[in-house]
Amino acid sequence: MAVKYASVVDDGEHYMTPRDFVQSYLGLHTQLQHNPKTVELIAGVADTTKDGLISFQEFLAFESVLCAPDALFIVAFQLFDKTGTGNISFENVRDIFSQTTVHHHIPFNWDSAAAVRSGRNLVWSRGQKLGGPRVRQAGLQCGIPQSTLWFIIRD
Ligand SMILES: [Ca+2]
Repeated sequence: MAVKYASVVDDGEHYMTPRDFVQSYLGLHTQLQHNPKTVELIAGVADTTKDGLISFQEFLAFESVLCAPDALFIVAFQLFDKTGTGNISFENVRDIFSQTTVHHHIPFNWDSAAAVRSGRNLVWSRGQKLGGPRVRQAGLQCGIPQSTLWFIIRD
């Protein structure tokens, strides 16, 4: 039960912090040298209100997402939708990819980029925003590799 992992209680409601959710519940990034930003990034997938805490309702919604046939795309979308607006902006993509180890080894000049290639085929233009259903449709059509998601999560 999620309550077992929830370290915050406010007004009788139990909440999981990013560490509760990612490290205690999922068992990811538990090493001493873990990157706190990565933990927060992953927790943001379940924290749809983006208030830094995962409520029981958000936890249940996350679990039901995992049962959906297109769970991968929903999780990927929620990972990029850092502000919970239901859209992914150029800035969201830049912020996520800028946190990856690969980006630190091979810096990418975002200011000079007219377009950003995400995955193999999805091209993102500055100012363009994609909603959830369109991202899923584009992902299915273009076959965005699962490794793209793992590339981000494992960083
Ligand atoms: Ca929340």
